[in-house]
Amino acid sequence: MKHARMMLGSAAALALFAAAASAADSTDPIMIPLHNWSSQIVVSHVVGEVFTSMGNSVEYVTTDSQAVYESIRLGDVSLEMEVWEGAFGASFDAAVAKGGIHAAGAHNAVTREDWWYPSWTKEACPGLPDWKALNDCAALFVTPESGGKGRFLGGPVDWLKHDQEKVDALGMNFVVVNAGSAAAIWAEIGAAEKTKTPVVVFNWTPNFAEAVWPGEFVEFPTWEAGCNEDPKVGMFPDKIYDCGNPATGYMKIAAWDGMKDKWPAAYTTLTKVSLTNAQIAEMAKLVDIDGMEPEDAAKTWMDANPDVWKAWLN
Ligand code: TMO
Repeated sequence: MKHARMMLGSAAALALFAAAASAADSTDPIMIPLHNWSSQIVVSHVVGEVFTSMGNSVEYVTTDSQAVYESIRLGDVSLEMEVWEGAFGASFDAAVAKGGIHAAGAHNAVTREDWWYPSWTKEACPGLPDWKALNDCAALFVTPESGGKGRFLGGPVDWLKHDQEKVDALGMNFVVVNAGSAAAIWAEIGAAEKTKTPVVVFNWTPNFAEAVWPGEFVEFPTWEAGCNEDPKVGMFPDKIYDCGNPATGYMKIAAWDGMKDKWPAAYTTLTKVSLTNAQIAEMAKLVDIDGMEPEDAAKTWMDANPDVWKAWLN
């Protein structure tokens, strides 16, 4: 009897072990979010294609780029391929603190997102990149609608860059206009290029734009953690938002905590993804310069870089 029970015990243990060893990914679709800038959309399709090649099913959902962290935490969305520190660090950290989401990896990239100008702007305002020099040149950026102030073209509102708060905190003679899309920013730079009209717009790196338009970021007071919440941090002791964005930011990859149990193979692959600045800029270029659809850009990139993505397979 005792012997029989032992036999049963080890058989059950063996069965459990076998189940764990061969635990297959769930057939439910892995939910991959898409946002409103090209590299994020292309890298999301690349990873989706890799998961599909492993036998997984994937579904793409277009989501707000801030609210996505709450959706991941709750398991409604499975991952996020581009967590930029400047734009999304605060929302990511808030979701991590509530629980349900973690960093599954990081790209081998250094990021910056801030006010930026093409090189011809500096010819008209030689004190750049200093923000005070920019402010002294505000008249160069006046438009018929800007009420006599300099116009800054910011990104879409969901990137939540707090540009107007920064203008107010630093006492700048600028107004912020938010672009409806990333494409509107590229159109603005392209139009200004023809007449070498000075412009200052939101831009970021890694991006295709750096290969097309030489330019520089405006140097605001150096970013310090807490600048946007604690008046004591930053240039003025009684202001928040009185500093620039991180100049050497991270780009992480986020995952729902449940992903590693529900889709263990896909999760392991996800943890191996780590792209460089050049690779991320190339993905954006395929769409924003070469005019490809993101799905085609992803396939083109994979055809050109098989050694990169095959190294992510288990
Ligand atoms: C959110 N972005 C990377 C476009 O700055």
